[in-house]
Amino acid sequence: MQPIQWYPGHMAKTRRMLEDQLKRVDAVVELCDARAPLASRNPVLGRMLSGKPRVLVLNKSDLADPAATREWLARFQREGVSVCAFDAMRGQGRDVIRLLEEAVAPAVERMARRGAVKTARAMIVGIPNVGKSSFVNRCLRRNAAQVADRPGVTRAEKWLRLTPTLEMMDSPGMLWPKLDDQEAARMLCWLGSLPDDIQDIEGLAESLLRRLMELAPRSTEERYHITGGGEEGESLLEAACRGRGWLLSGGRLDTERAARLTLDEFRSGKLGRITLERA
Ligand SMILES: Nc1nc2c(ncn2[C@@H]2O[C@H](COP(=O)(O)OP(=O)(O)OP(=O)(O)O)[C@@H](O)[C@H]2O)c(=O)[nH]1
Ligand SMILES: [Mg+2]
Repeated sequence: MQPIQWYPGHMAKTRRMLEDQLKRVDAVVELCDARAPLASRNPVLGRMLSGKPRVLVLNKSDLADPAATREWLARFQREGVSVCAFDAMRGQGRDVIRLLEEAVAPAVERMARRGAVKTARAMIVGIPNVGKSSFVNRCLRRNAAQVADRPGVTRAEKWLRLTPTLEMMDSPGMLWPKLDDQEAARMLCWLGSLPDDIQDIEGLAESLLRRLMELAPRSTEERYHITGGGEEGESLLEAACRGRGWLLSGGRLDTERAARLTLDEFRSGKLGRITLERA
């Protein structure tokens, strides 16, 4: 199988832009996906941002297992990370804004001692499709940043005023040049942080179904009718395809459609709230 890799030119450009903007910001908000809080954090960002006040947001927490999210929050807090869970579809953002205000407080106080009122600046960063633009929109309570359910939507930095003294910068998603941990890379594909068209979509859906059978066997079996009914030697994707009646003319299995729908259903939480990585 081809290794999973995605580092187009615009990502190298994003990295340079972030490095440049970093000098101008007082804090960084890093978004990751609550369903895979390790796999969805960029190790390059970790090194790049060292020394900057930071807040980690486990976004899409509405799609993650709540007990698993509590464990992740406890683990990060033990490690001294300023962290909170968020749902950029419904969340109010008060917790995050409070953490962000704490993060920028030293810079604001430094300016206050000099008699000036500072506009604090925070940069929002993270891998593609974790919900950075949705997060910004939610905090702003208006649709200022473009959002879509595919990776690579935001292409340039964008500064937006959150309060009279706080500005936020939405940024394009960034991965790193070599995805060494291919198991983690596969999770990122399941989550939709890499484009589907750079890989074998049927292989991807098959591996996802296998993992779902371990993590949520009941809902997976029920949704795809794959208990016992499968034919000898059939893959899970073929069994799901037959179970759901995803057929082409002549009764042939439409495994490509099945693959797309299976991935979509997982990504939108149709199988329930499932966390891929445990703390
Ligand atoms: N259920 C759920 N969906 C979310 C959440 N945040 C974002 N989404 C959805 O995830 C998809 C990606 O959201 P974006 O805000 O465009 O993500 P992004 O990180 O800005 O993506 P890029 O700009 O491509 O890097 C969209 O379909 C959003 O509606 C969340 O907290 N919960
Ligand atoms: Mg975006």
